[in-house]
Amino acid sequence: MSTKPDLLVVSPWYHVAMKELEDHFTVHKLWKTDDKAGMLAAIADSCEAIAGASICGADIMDALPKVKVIAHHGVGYDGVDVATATARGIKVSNTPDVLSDEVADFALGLLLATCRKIPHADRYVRAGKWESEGNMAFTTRVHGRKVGILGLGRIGIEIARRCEAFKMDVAYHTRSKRDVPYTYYDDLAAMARDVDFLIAIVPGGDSTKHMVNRVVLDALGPDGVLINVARGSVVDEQALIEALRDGRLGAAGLDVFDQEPKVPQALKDMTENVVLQPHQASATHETRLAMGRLVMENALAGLAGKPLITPVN
Ligand code: A2R
Repeated sequence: MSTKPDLLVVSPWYHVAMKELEDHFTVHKLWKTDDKAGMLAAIADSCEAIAGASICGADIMDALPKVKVIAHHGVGYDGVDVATATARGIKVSNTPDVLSDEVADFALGLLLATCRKIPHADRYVRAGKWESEGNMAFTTRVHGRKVGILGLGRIGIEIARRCEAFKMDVAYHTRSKRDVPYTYYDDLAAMARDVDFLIAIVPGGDSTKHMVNRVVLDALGPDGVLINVARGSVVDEQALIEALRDGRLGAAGLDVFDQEPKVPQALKDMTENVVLQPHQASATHETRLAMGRLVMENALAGLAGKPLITPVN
């Protein structure tokens, strides 16, 4: 019989990191079984650690009453019921910092892809249109423009630095002003009115739900570009679809959606002014390995009764 402690993994992540996890734990993969209740019941008396890649609600905590630690995979932990965990004395961790540069790189890539129509241009060449129709229509520039960053935390600041390198004029909106050389707005719509690009990188959850609403999208305007690398819930998706459809918003580059992996058909149909990505901002081999290792270290610390490396509660 294995002497390794049991660990429940809720949903899949990078297989290389998962293999390392299996050196330390007997890993129970919840997403792989059709009999979830059966798997949970079988480890209810022994499992003291959960590692998640997406959701962990009170139902899983109810099923595993011995759990001491939930080591969440990802920096945003809006899928974890932290209030319930805290009330039950369960420690929760996330994976901050190790993905900040990756997500920031991606945000700039998505901005460039959306403004310079890089995916469209790829399709144009492949369809033989360069040969049959000549040069593609012009696009719009990125450097020298004004960008507003919604959320200037660990990732937001890295996005700001990259925007500076692209010679952009950088503004930000958060609840509290930071000591940074960027223009602060205490009102999101006012910032949206003044900038060309709005990049969302705040956490999900109730406090940021639908912050980017019709008013903000209208303020961004017909030449404005929205980039969302935060959470789908931050943007009112219906209002976004209507703004894009009616030409009240110029374009959008989206890596996150309300009902992932489902993406509204209306967005899929907008091939000219929308770039869609499958929530992949942090998804490189290097960063996903670093995230997986941090999950593992947090789970090991939690089981050993030590302070977590990157605690949430
Ligand atoms: O508001 P502040 O001063 O606490 O600044 C935080 C800002 N933020 C908000 N800004 C406006 N209204 C809100 N209701 C609000 N809630 C939070 O978001 C801070 O500047 C930023 C969050 O920064 P960090 O906690 O360092 O998060 P990190 O690592 O940058 O990741 C952000 C999110 C994740 O939660 C995932 O959802 C996504 O990026 O990947």
